[in-house]
Amino acid sequence: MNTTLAFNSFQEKLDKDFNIEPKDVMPDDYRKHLIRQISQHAHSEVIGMQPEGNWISRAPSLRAKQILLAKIQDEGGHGLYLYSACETLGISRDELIEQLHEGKAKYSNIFNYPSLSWADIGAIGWLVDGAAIVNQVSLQRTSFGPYARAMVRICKEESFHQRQGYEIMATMMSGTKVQREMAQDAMNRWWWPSLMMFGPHDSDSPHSGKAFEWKIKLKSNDELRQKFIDKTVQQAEVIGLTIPDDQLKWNEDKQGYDHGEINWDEFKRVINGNGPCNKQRLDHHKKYHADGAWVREAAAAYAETNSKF
Ligand code: FAQ
Repeated sequence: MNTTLAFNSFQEKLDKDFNIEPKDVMPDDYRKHLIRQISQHAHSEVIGMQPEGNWISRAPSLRAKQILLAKIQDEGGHGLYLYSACETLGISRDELIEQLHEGKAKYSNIFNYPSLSWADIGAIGWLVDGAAIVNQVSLQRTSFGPYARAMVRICKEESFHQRQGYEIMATMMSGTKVQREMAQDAMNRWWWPSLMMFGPHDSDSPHSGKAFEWKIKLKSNDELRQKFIDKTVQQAEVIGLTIPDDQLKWNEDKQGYDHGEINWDEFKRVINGNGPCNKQRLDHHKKYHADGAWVREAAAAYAETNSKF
């Protein structure tokens, strides 16, 4: 999208496919919708560091440890761009964190599952980052400028993450029987929650109507999920992994796979705070946020002192 011309209204800018920028006049509900979505996205990136962080000390080689460290750092960086993009809408970082801690803001369902083996690190990179990219490529053209621009860099980094995850899975699948079983077990546990990342079916998605009207969403939850399934099934076949869905079948007419139904009761339980690791993830975030208070205070004092000179 271009950002240089003058417009008479929010609607005119939107209709002509120009980005909405922070200082533009915008409907209050557009602002609220974006704060909700961008903050949930930011929280997901930061909480998403935890399942992988669990394996830094046990990575199987120095190379694997370096790659994992770099990847997790990238995710923290994504959180920072997204919090900054969200702050341009007139909400402070403190308020955003408070909403997370009070359970008023969600984060992605996927990070409420445990990472039990090294193969889970492969599955997270390949499936979770793989699903995130499919969604985020489409968001590169979303209507709010700071969000769209953050997505460009994030997508480049996610694509490295996806490949490192696939490499781990491919390596394990060419290893011993035990390694192949570990990879398949990780696939079995992460496949369905990864499909849930795209959100409820379009017919059950309350925010989609406005999101399309405001060009925040350009592709629907179901369209993106289908795209992810079609590309991932082929990648699984190449390395000999089985997709844990006995109803998965190529549909010649739609040129895509039909798949079994997602367990939406599980999805609702997890996003409403009752998944296997919700409490652990939030407690961890609260503890380290409190432990880091002195850093924020020191940085604020330093900034204030320097602003006087
Ligand atoms: N998890 O009406 P819709 C990553 C909620 S980044 C939890 O369809 P919408 C990188 C939704 O909030 C992953 N809640 O909503 C990484 C709403 O509840 P609310 C994060 C979900 O917004 C990799 C309700 O259900 N990516 O993984 C989920 O139009 C590895 C109704 O849903 C993004 O956030 C869910 N999966 O569409 C990091 C992408 N899905 O708010 C570390 C940006 C839905 O009314 C390691 N977000 N809900 O209480 C989006 O594109 C959209 O927000 C959707 C949902 C598509 C997620």
